[in-house]
Amino acid sequence: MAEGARGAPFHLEWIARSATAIGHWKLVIPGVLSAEDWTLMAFKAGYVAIVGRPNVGKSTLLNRLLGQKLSIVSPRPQTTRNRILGIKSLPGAQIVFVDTPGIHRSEQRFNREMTRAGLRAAGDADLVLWMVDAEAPETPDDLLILESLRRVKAPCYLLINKVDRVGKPLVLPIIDRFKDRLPFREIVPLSAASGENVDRLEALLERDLPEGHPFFPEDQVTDRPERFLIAELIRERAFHLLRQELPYAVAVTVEQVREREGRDLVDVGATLYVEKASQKGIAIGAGGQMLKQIGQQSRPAIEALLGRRVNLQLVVKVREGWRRDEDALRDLGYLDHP
Ligand SMILES: Nc1nc2c(ncn2[C@@H]2O[C@H](COP(=O)(O)OP(=O)(O)OP(=O)(O)O)[C@@H](O)[C@H]2O)c(=O)[nH]1
Ligand SMILES: [Mg+2]
Repeated sequence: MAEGARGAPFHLEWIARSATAIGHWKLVIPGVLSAEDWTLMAFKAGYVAIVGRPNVGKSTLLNRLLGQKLSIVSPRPQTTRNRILGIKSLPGAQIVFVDTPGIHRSEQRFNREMTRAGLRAAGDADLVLWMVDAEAPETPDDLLILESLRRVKAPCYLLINKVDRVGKPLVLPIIDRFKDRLPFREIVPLSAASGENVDRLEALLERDLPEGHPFFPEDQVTDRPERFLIAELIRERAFHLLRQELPYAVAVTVEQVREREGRDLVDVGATLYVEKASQKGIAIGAGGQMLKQIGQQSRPAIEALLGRRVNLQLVVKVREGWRRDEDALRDLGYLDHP
């Protein structure tokens, strides 16, 4: 008789590995059970797109679900500019979350590109989470999202975020307002910031995902390379520190990530691009103060990501009108959405 059948604990990883051998069936064990209690369930795997207007809290939710900072967050709208995968591997499922740029109407080429990325992610997903902000009034952008989601075949949940900011009685009228607009599979009020109800959301998703093999190795967390994540951490600080329109004119690329031989130190070289010569001085600041602050504030997060001490070299360059320039958008990684 196998040890497990006598009630001794099985090692969960071992179970998962053995189970992979029988197709996409996996043994799902809530805690440690004896062999008689095993339940054979289908392994679930799928893409879950998080879409919504800018600033509703999509990236905050992605980070909360993953338990780590993958996607940058700021109090300003249009922070996220790329589609970013956050891969969550559970004993019985792999949920591939897709964080997306906020969907909004705009005449600008760059903004339209971001909105397109959000809508495309919804079209490609197995399940769509439409996130709204409990505090924000409706705008015509909600109609744009609604019209697009009506054409999406995948089931859709409505997430009402930031419930920590409004009392429960105020959530009910929001549910009433939205509930008949789409045949929502679920309506989940939650707080991405505090984590309230996020576990419940995850359980519902696991229930509703299709059966299938995992898409990524169990230990992979994102599809984005390390250099992208570093560039984003620098851009996040620039977003927080720069004023007015300047955050939107900034793009960051990382040219160098090199370990110093024999030392616990990594040299990181990055460029902060602005759109006009007049913006360069502001991004550098008097006596280099602004650039220094951006570097100082982003370094701890980069060190946490790399698990090493970091020597960060930042320079500022002008890429004239990059937001309107197809080649520049491609070079800066903004036209790489599959
Ligand atoms: N109080 C509260 N604030 C939240 C919550 N979720 C997000 N926020 C805040 O809302 C702001 C926007 O959050 P993001 O996660 O960047 O929003 P987003 O939807 O990804 O925004 P874009 O990338 O611009 O589309 C930040 O200041 C967050 O701290 C929440 O549940 N409660
Ligand atoms: Mg975001």
